[in-house]
Amino acid sequence: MSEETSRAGFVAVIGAPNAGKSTLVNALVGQKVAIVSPKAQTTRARLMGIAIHQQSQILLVDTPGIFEPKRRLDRAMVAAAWGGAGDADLVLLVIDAAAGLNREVEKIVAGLEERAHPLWIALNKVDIIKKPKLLGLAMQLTERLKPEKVFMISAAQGEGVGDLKVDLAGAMPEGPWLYPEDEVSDATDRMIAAELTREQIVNQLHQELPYATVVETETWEDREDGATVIHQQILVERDSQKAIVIGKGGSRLKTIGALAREEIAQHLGRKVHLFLHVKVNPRWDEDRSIYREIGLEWAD
Ligand SMILES: Nc1nc2c(ncn2[C@@H]2O[C@H](COP(=O)(O)OP(=O)(O)OP(=O)(O)O)[C@@H](O)[C@H]2O)c(=O)[nH]1
Ligand SMILES: [Mg+2]
Repeated sequence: MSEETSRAGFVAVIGAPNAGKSTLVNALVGQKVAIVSPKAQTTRARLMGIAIHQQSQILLVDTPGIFEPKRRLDRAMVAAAWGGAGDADLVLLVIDAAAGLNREVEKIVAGLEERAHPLWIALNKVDIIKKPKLLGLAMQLTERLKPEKVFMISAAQGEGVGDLKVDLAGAMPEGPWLYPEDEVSDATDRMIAAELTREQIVNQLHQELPYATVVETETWEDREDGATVIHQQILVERDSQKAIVIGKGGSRLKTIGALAREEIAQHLGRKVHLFLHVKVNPRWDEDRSIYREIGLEWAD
């Protein structure tokens, strides 16, 4: 890689909850760095995924979905998302094409109109939408937001992702790479492991429970025999939630633990022993140290 032609820059990936931002970041990086679920508000804090194409390093800032904040945690998440957009070389707005230009997206569009950024749009989930609707949406957005480019992609199936990556690579400012070439994320293994457990909680449980949950790392030991021993604590807000997470005779916690352990082992490339403990803390979402741990700024 010669110094003159190398490029590196930041791309803020923003959009409504569930648009497919994290799925797209994983697809562009070429491996899983961000957790994904069919439920809204899965991503809580900014996380950077690093994609490489030829001489370009593309630093993709995955952000929480932007929505109407109600609680303190909501406000911190939405602030993190807009903060990600503020520092970027380029803003990539991901829209669930099947959901279209709904109220949530309208709000983001209004917010973007106030920010002067090079803006690209990715209309996602084209695998589940009919062509005419897609073209109508693309025209409407082009008129409203005057983006530099509009892409039609399926982040889940990979359609259009390669072309988007090539164009992003070309749009990065010239300059030296900002991260080592083998790095795929700015998150530590501990953070990723905690997120992988939370992903299983979100996917295995229903209603408000996933939202009321935080996963903390208690201890982490890389043993000489090649195994890693991890103790994580799952914080919930009420006793009734604790009972749901644990399940009958501990069955649900066992399933969550087994699936998370597999994912964490795959990420680390090591054998993993995972121990999960559930604890009730009615006001964890008012605890500053927990925000710090999950990578969010305290929102007043
Ligand atoms: N059919 C289809 N589903 C997709 C596509 N991309 C993502 N999804 C699904 O959409 C859901 C949400 O995906 P995420 O990547 O978690 O969405 P997100 O925008 O990061 O969501 P938040 O973190 O909650 O803001 C998941 O069930 C994905 O599998 C796609 O191209 N086609
Ligand atoms: Mg996400």
